[in-house]
Amino acid sequence: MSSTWHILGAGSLGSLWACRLARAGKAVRLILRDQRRLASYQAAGGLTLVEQDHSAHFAIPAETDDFGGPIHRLLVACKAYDAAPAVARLAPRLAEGAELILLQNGLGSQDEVAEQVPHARCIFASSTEGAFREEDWRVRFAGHGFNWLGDPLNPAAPEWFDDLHQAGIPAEWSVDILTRLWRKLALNCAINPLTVLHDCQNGGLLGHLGEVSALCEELAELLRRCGQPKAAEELGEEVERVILATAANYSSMYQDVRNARRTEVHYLLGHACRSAARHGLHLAQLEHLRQRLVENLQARGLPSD
Ligand code: NAD
Ligand code: KPL
Repeated sequence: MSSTWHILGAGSLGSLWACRLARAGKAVRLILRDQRRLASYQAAGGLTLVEQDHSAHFAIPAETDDFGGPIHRLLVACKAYDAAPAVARLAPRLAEGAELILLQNGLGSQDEVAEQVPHARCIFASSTEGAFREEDWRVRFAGHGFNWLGDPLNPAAPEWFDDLHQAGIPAEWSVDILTRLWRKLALNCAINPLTVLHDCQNGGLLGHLGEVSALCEELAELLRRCGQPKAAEELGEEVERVILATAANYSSMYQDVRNARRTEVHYLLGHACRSAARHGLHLAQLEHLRQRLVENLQARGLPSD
């Protein structure tokens, strides 16, 4: 089985992973959207990773999805709403027993991807690292964090897991990855939409702690109903800690809206509300939050789903 890391989506997180793996001497290939993006990448001659005052260039080979050999290991680094269609286009190239690592925030996109590739192993990731694109093919590593990877269907870590440590990618194999993803989803639901609606940094929510705490109570009820009692423990306290620790930051959803980019709301608050409805749970605050957010996004001409 080939040990090449194919990276689907050379955006912020995909480039961060690709550069670190390439720096450690691992075989890496980027898969770009189309010939136009490939030509642009080739003109740049590679990816640049910026860390504090230091930048390093990596001439990582790249291809489009319709051209190239079989894929054994695929890091899916698209946004949640792009992941399943992007993987579907690559499905004919996936080798028997291929392994996919899904970096998407939120929940729902992982199952959409798995439906496209029923014979592949899908490994879910939850990342607190931060990166953003300064310009095309140039990515800044903005926030040190951690990565948890796990497979809800198979507790055994994959044999390539140590590649991550060798590449300096902080990571741990997690046997309860769904709990981690649900917990992060709940944090994002309690913070991100309110920063858009109140047009503020995370710290601005300190002036709306009543609203935050009412949401946390409903989110905790939802987590318990979804069979995730551990993810519900002391949720309100952690949300307040995160608001304080990231007071000067703008949430990822706020930044998407500010830059007129599509948000991942469908896989965050949307997933929470759909799960509540599936369980016959009426969560008035959460549903009202979703309605206000939908109206806000629509007023800006942005997709609300
Ligand atoms: P991004 O928009 O910077 O990158 C996504 C890339 O995927 C883009 O370059 C896009 O062109 C590419 N893409 C989309 N469809 C494609 C296709 N069919 N073929 C090839 N490429 C395709 O997004 P990001 O910020 O790296 O986020 C990726 C995921 O990681 C999101 O779910 C996000 O929530 C999560 N995440 C990001 C960060 C971060 O700091 N950026 C941190 C934690 C989690
Ligand atoms: O993950 C976040 C985000 O902005 O997406 C934090 C900072 C935790 C706020 O929910």
